Amino acid sequence: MAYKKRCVLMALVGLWAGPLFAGGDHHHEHGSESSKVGLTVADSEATATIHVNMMDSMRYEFSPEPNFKSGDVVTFVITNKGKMLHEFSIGDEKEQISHRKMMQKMPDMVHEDGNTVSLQPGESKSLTWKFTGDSEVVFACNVPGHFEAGMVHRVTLNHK
Ligand SMILES: [Cu+2]
Repeated sequence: MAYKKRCVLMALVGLWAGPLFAGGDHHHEHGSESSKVGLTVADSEATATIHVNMMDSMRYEFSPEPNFKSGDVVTFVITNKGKMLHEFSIGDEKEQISHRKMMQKMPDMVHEDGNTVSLQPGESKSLTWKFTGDSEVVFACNVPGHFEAGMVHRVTLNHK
């Protein structure tokens, strides 16, 4: 009669490294991919392209000038022509204000989400956006000091 003895070695590793949350300093009001003025969509849905140059004079140069209806899908091809970091963020006035407050709290953070691209000098990126709703569209650079220096462009959506 065979007798098998099993020896089971159980190794319990009691290490648990939980994520550390820094408490009240994190605000996630800007984490969404959509906004009051639209949402990001696939590049293939675009019906128009607008080139945007970011300038150290704290201006965006649009070509052609933006003129949208609610429902339009536009690919923005954005190039940083300057020597400093710039941002291209799409939202309404309120969204840009909360984004800007967050950037002031975390000035070293490079912000990048569905509504926003950050570009180093010489960099080029694209962002395809479907405009919806009837709020005024605000394009803004929220790198601290840039909006205040005039790096903002507002467009009213024309209704169909
Ligand atoms: Cu800027």
